[in-house]
Order: sequence, then structure tokens, then C-alpha cells
Amino acid sequence: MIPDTSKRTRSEVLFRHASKLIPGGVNSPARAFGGVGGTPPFMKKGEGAYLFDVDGNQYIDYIGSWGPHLFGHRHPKILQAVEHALTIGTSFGAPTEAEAELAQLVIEMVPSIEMVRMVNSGTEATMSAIRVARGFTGRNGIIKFSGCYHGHVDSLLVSAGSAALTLGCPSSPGVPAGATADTLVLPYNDCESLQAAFEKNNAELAAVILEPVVGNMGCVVPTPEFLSLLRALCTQYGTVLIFDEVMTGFRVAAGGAQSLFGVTPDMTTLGKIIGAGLPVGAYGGRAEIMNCVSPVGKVYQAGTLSGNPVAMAAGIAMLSLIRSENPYPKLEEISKTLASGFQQAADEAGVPVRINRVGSMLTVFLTSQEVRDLATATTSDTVRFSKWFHGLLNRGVYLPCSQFEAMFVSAVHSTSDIDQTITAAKAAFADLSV
Ligand code: HOZ
Repeated sequence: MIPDTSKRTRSEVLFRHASKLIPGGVNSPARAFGGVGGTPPFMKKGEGAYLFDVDGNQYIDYIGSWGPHLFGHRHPKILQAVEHALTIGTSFGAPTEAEAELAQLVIEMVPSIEMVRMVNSGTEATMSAIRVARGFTGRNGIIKFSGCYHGHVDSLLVSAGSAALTLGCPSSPGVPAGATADTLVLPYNDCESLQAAFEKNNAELAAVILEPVVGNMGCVVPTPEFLSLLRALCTQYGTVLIFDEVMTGFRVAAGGAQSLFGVTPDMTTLGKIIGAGLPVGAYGGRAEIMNCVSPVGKVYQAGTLSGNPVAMAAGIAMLSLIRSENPYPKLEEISKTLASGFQQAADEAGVPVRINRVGSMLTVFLTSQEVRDLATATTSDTVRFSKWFHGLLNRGVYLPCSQFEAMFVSAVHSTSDIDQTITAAKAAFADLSV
């Protein structure tokens, strides 16, 4: 039976109240429902593959806190590790053994990382990686790709994806022109413009940064030619290749997208999963580059809460679980079933869709065009997407609230969760023709 989760009176009251106190009622714009309209459900609790809102509704969760809940909410091993850490202390501002333990796990699991520095968010990780790449090369230029989002770093907040795109501020006011003067924006997957940009600017280019599978304009998959050209050009011109694996790290494979596609970046940024839902980010790479970071080198980067003992404990538990459980075959299988169920449901309703998927990251684009970059992603019918999204939400399925985000499947989604989602998707697609 499909549940009815359309009554959200308490959430509406809380949202109105929060909106008087917090801009837009939210602490991060992506969750404000700006791209789909309506009121976001206020959550009371997560458990396994489910979220429960303050009105007593239960949802099958495909956001998983935008990526980190690879094993669902409140996995006992993660809770145990956090509870133990709490008995020791919440923050010392001094080194602890757990920091090297998590660093060791990251280095062993991600092929290109020889040294790593912990920070508190993906934004901090990308901001720091850019600074280090500039310090290492002595150059200022950066290439980023339109529709990729690397957190709200000034120099990268140009033609950005995620909520910046959904809410119509891909290049934000408040970012001085000087901050982005050295940022060159190119279309994703476009080998010709990449080659031309390097021919013209190679002496200036400190770094190229990209999401090696994009999540922030919806899920967009890189072509093998694009990735290998990137690697070749960066090697040829001494430019630092940065893979932003904040979403893909430990998500698409234990070694991230770089292990999946067999391309080795010089630096990698991580987030989400390495904190198991607590605020952690990290950046790492070749030792030669990482040794530029203070206090060994002169590139300054710091943080009182970096390497926080509670967050480190959660991260160690998460990466240890990944190693012991190897969730990827199951994630692949259920995500594939989900994607083909969505496709069949759309076909039956006569709704053109394009589904992009890499492992447990996927997006249903409401367009008939192949989606390979921002221009093709934005051919999607966002009005129809909003209707489909609400059709699912009202039937107990919680998807990312924008056409330009990826959904995440967890290893604790059951066959019956997937079946229920497909049944709800069918009904929501059928609503579109009404
Ligand atoms: N940056 C996240 C989506 N790509 C959204 C973060 C949030 O609003 O929680």
C-alpha cells in the first residue's frame, strides 16, 4: 500500500517560525525546497533507510544527508564509536591518536593520497586544496567546469551547481571580481575547449578542479577521453589535477571515482562519508604537494576543530565498516534495479527521462536529451520535476529537492523499499499527464 504523507502541518509551523530567525528558515539553501516549491518536512529522527518527520510521516530516504549515510541512519557501529569518543572528550585542540588512524585508512583506501589533512567540511577542503596548488606551483589560474559545485569558496563560486544553480545564483553577489579573476570556467566533458584553454593559458594554470562524477548538476558521468585528456594536459604543463570527491569518495567505490575510472589525480578533496554524518572534510595528495602545507611548508591552513575526536571516531568506524562489509556489489544491484524501475515507470507514463547513474548515485532528468554537461542538464523540465518530486514525497519517498542534485541509495535499502519507491514513482509519473 502506498502511504499518504501529504499532511505536514507541524513542519509548516516550524518552517514559518524558523524563517523569521534564519535566512529562508534553513542553514543551507539546498534544503529549502526553493527548486520545487512547498515546505520542507522538518525531521525528527532517522533510522536505517528511513526518515521520520515531526508530523509522524515516514519516508524512504534517498538523500542520506546528501551522501554520507552509506549504511543508513544510526548504524550501531558508528553510534558505538561516537558514544565511546564522547566519554573521552569533545575537543582538545591538541593532537590525538585517532587523527593518524583515520589518515592511515584514507591513505590505504584512496590510491593517489600519500598524505592527508583533516578539515571540517567539503568547502574547507576545496578552498585549502586550491591554496596549496597555488602555493606549490607559484601560479594563480584555476580551471573549473560549469555546473560543478565545490562548496561556497569565493574563487569557485562561478557557474556553480547545486543550490546555487537551483536558486539562480550560480555566480554569487558578494564575491568580488578579483576573487574569480583567475578562474576559467569550461563546459564539462568538452575536450576541445579544455585543449584550447591549456594551449592559451598553460603557464598560468595552478590547478584544474572537477567532480569526477558530477553530483551537483544532477549526476553527470565523465567520458573516458575527457578524464584522460585532463590527466595528460596537467602532467604536461605541471598543473595540479584536483578531484573533488566530496560526494564520490567512498560512495562510488572504496577508492572513489579515481579508482573506478583508473585516473590518478594529484590532489583529492573528501567530505561527507569520512565523517559518517559528522562535520569532516579532508584534502590530500602527493607528499611533495602536501609538504607545502604549514607547519612543514609555508601554505597556511588551520582549524581548532580539525581532526575533532568525535568526528574522527565516526570516520574510522565508517571506513572500517566499508572495508569489512564491502557494500558496493549490493549498492550496484539495488541502484540498478531502482534506475530501471524508474525508467520503466516513466516509459509506461510516456514521460521522457534520461537517467544517469554511477553505482549508488543517480539522477532522473526529465528531458529526452542525453545529459553530459550543464547545457544538456538544463534542458530538463524543472516544473514537471517539481510535480514528480512532490508526487513521491506525498507517497513517502524523500528525494533531493532539486532536479540538479544526485540521489543516494544506501546499503540498508531493502528490496521492498525499492519496490515501494518504484510503485510510488509510477503513480507520480501518471500524475504528470493529468
Ligand atoms: N551541498 C549539498 C548538495 N549538493 C547540500 C547541502 C545541504 O543543504 O545540506
